[in-house]
Amino acid sequence: MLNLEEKFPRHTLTFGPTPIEKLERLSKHLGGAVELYAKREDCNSGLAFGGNKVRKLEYLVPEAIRQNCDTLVTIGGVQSNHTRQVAAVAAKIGMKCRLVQESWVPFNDAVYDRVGNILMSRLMGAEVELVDEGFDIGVRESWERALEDVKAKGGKPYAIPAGASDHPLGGLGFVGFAEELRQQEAELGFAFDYIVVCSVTGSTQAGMVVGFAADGRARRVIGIDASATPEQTHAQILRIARATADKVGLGQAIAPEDVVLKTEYAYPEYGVPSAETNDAMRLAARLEGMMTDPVYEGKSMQGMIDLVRKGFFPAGAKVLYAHLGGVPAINAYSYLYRNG
Ligand code: 5PA
Repeated sequence: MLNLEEKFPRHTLTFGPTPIEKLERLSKHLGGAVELYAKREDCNSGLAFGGNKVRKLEYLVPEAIRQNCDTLVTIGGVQSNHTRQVAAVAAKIGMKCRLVQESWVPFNDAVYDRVGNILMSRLMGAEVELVDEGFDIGVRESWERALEDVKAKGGKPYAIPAGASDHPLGGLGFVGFAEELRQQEAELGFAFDYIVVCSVTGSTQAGMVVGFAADGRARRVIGIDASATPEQTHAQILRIARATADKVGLGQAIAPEDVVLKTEYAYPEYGVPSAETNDAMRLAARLEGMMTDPVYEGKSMQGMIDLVRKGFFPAGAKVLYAHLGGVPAINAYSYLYRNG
C-alpha cells in the first residue's frame, strides 16, 4: 500500500515475513472471548537471536555502506538487546562496532554485565564501553564522545541512536511490518483488530502507527510503555511517526491521539519487573512455551493480559501481540527465576 520496497533501499538481514502463531491456550485461559495471536519478531533472523532492531537496521545499513562508514556506533543499557543486534549486523556486513552501555537499570545481579546480550556483543567482537550513567532515551554525551573517538582514531563512524529510533530512517522497518501483516492477513482471510506492542525508544510503535494509519488502524496499535518515562516516550513516538509519515508519503496527518500508550505497566521502573510482570512471563511460558523478558516483552505481555481481563478488547476481537525479542536478557536476572 505504501510501496516501501520501491522507495527505500533495504539490506536483507531477516529470514523473511515473521510467523504468526495462535496463542490458543493463553486465549482460553483468559476466558476465550478474545483470540490472541503472536507475530514472532523474536524469530526474525539468524543474527544473534534477532529481534525488533534487525528489521529497523535493514533500512540503515544501505546508508552506512553508501557513506563508506567502517564502524557502527550505538548506545543502550548494559543488557541492551539493540546493541547486541547492532554488533551482529556489524559482524555480518564486515564493519567494526563500538557500543556504549550505560547503567540504565538498577539491577545488581553479580553477573549482570557478563551474560546474555553483553556476552554475545563481546563475542561478536564489538568494543564495549561501560558508562556509569542512568536511563534516558535522549541523545547522550557518552555516545557523542564515542563517535568523536572513532573519528579521532581515523575511523568512519555510522551513528545509530538508542534503539535505532531517533534517526531519519528509524521508523521505516515497522512501516514494513504493517505492509507485511496486510499481506499475511490477506492469506489468513481475516484482519487483526488490535496490535499490542512494547515501547521505549519509540520507533517500533511509530513505524506501526504510520503503517497502520494507511488502513485506518493507527489507534488499534496499543503501545505498552516499558520506559517508565512515558511522556518522553509518547513525545518521541509522535515525533518519529510524523517524520516517518512525511518520508513515506502517507498523505495524512498523525495526531497525538493516534499514539496510544498505556502507562500503567512499566512500574517499578525501567528494566525492573514487578510481581505482575513475572506472573505474566510465567503464564506465557507455561501455557505457550513462549519466552518473554523482564524488561520489555514481559511488560507488554502483562499489559495485554490485564487489558483482556479488564474487558478492554470487545468479545470476538483478534489481538496480535508483537513479540519483539529480548529473551537473552533473562540470563542477567537468573536469581529472580531460580525457582521458575
Ligand atoms: C525494545 C527496545 P522501541 O525502543 O523501538 O520502542 O522498542 C522497545 C523494545 N522490546 C521492545 C524489546 C525486546 C526491545 O529490545 N530495546 C532497546 C535496547 O537498547 O535494547 C532500545 C531500548
